[in-house]
Amino acid sequence: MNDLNIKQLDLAILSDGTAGNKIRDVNELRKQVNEIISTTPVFDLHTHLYAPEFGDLNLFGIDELLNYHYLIAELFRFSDITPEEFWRLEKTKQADLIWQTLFVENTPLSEATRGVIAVLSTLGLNTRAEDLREAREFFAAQQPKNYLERVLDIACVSDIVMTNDPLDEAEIKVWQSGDEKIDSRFHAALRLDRLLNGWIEAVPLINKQNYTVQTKIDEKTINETRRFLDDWIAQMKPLYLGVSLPDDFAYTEESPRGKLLKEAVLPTCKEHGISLALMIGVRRKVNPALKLAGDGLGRADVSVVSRICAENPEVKFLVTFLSRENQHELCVVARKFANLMPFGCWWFLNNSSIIAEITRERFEMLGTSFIPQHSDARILDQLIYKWNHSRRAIADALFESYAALLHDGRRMTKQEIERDAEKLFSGNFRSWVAK
Ligand code: RAT
Ligand code: ZN
Repeated sequence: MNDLNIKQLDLAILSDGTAGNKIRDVNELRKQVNEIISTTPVFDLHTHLYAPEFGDLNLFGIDELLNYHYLIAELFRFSDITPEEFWRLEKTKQADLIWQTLFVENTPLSEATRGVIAVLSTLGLNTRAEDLREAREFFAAQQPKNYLERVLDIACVSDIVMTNDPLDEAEIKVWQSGDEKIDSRFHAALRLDRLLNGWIEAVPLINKQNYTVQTKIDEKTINETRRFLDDWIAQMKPLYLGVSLPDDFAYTEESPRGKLLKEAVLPTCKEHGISLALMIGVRRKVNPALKLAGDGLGRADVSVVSRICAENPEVKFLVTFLSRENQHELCVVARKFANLMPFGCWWFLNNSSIIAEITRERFEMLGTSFIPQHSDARILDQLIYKWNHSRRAIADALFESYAALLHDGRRMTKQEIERDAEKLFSGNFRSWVAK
């Protein structure tokens, strides 16, 4: 914005007529954008959070926050401890070590460490504490249900989409208990990673649920997999089916995944009118000793998305790529296919500078026809910082786009900014999944 000439802006304002409630100048524009972006409720379309009814799967509090795998990866850059020694420690000792190393002995500059600081500070806790005593006392005193309300309120999140694995024992118990109605703010997403990326291990687990599939994917196995998906769709009522995919994912491919995708998953999506989320670019277990913290990324081939969209016009795809280098191409493909919705700045891209960059690029190429962000929160409290950081970056990008529009001769109204913010934070997703 700094390089835009204020005189030119004044001229643009004059040529846009005088009527009504249009925003007068860039200062007011900045103020309005900040206010609206920070108070528009979010429909968080991809998280690893669970509704209260899932009991122990719900994670919150300082020990969970510090044991986040993004921070575990950072610990090994600053400490001499080996992964093997680290995994042998109890969770509280692991958290103590992470706090001491990343927050006491070093400055918490990274996005993930800054996030913990933002959470502590928002909750009125000491961000320079020498140990975790005060924070542990605070979280131990929270009533989970009240605390959930408080976090959703602070983060201004209205709806949360979980990541639900139909092969996970703990989850299956909750879904099948049917005792309690799941909190209506939490929605399911049926995750297909184990089914598509680990078919050999998935087979006995699916069969355990009274289906008859086998490692060789024949017609019966396809039919049974479809029955399995149909039943879980009926049970979970997911807003979409989703899968994370490696950077070398191809469409089509000669593999169990290729066959299952083409013959079971895509026809299921078509029949149920349900979207498929493709999260492309992850390289799992680059350093297996780090467990969940050991995954990396690779640049993928975006043309797979063109092909899958072109060949399956009746299926809608939510798509995100993990590599920064794939983002521009994704925008180009989205301009060609109305059945493609780009979403989020995923995982290693969920950093302020990169969100700002990707969001600017998307405004330039797609207007407001995309979903700028999801939190990917694994621990409830993370909603506070992840949305705060993202809102700031999105507000910057939106303000710059409006300022450029002003420069070109059109002023925004407050109502128009509200309309755009609503689309970006919830409306585009709601209409995509017809919710
Ligand atoms: O961002 C993360 O926490 C990753 O570990 C993954 O869970 C990723 O978001 C995914 O959904 O596969
Ligand atoms: Zn995720």
